[in-house]
Amino acid sequence: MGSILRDWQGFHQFPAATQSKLVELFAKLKEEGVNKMTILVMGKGGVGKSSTVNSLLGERAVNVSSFQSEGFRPVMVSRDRAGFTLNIIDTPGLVEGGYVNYQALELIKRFLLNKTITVLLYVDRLDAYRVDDLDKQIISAITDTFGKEIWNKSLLVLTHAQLSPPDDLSYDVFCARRSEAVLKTIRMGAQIRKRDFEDSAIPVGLVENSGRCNKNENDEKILPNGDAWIPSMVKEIVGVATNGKKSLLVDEKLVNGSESNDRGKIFIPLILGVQWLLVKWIQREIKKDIVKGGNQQLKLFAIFRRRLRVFSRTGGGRRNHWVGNGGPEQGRRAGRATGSAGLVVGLAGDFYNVTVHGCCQACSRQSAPSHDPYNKILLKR
Ligand SMILES: Nc1nc2c(ncn2[C@@H]2O[C@H](COP(=O)(O)OP(=O)(O)OP(=O)(O)O)[C@@H](O)[C@H]2O)c(=O)[nH]1
Ligand SMILES: [Mg+2]
Repeated sequence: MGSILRDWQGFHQFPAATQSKLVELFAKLKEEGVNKMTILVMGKGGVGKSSTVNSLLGERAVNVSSFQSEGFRPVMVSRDRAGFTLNIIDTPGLVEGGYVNYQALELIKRFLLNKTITVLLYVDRLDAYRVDDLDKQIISAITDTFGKEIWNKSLLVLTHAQLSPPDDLSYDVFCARRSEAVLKTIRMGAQIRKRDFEDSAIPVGLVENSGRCNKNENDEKILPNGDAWIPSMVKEIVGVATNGKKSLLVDEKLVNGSESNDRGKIFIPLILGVQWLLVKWIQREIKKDIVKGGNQQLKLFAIFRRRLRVFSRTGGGRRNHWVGNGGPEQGRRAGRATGSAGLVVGLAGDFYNVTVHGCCQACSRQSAPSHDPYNKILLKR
């Protein structure tokens, strides 16, 4: 699962202007005591994740596929330059057949065990005109897997950035609108409050991986706005790495007991407490009724209490127990209501029809009057 640390050959493939800008940026990182960066690259399938990894390394380190990718596992590429280590983790697309690929996310999470993520590159395309619910679902899935904090260390990367905007929009306006739409989706999918999100704004980096990308006089790849995108992108990455927020350590706890599951657990004592109070209240009400109702109801109460104890012990699951009264008709009504919680005890008709539903399959089919399951009790008044 690990990767071999190699000398960064691709660095020397960059034009001299790009190299000197990168050297400056890495020096800044060293000043801040950062000698190693681990960049995680995630996003939908086919948006240009692997191509971006190769562009940033200046070499063909991972496979790029024009059609459905066959790489289903994350891959880490490690490069060393003058004592600085750069790890980039390329991952499979997070969408499979129009759905979020939770299996891929699980694989990524396990692959990352004991690794510290310095920066997340969340990749999408610039030349897309809509965000939809699936985008939101992907962000939610990433947030559920790694926690909201991952967005503090993230950078939105928009590929296919060499484009002519539609209509009369300028390039900068188009980029701003598309970035805004994706960032809004991230905020909503991650359920981050608007103010918190604005306080720690996610930067945006534009990328053009195509070999047909325009170049400037220094032979650097440039965008339609004239920006040499590789050094700009690395600058944004360095900015996120040194933004003062904690890097994400993917430890055992995160991998085996997801944070989201832990979050729900704190409500268990509260739910048990409310359940206990409810049972106590029901018992008190029944006792009151018995004092009014006399001996027959005492029998009814004794039976109900036995059932109630079973209910309490099982902690009430999806199947709830019902006590219906008032003869066959109301008993049937109670039967139909199986699946909701409730209690009806009282006097009506010739029989007490006490029906504790939901204990067996047959009980949930209470339509036939002839049906008399073991937990339906008829008491002659
Ligand atoms: N024009 C253009 N094409 C790109 C760009 N980035 C990627 N492509 C092309 O898009 C296709 C998919 O690119 P990949 O880098 O394999 O995309 P991916 O996100 O890694 O795909 P999966 O691994 O399948 O999820 C390839 O044909 C790339 O050449 C870009 O910025 N501009
Ligand atoms: Mg890929």
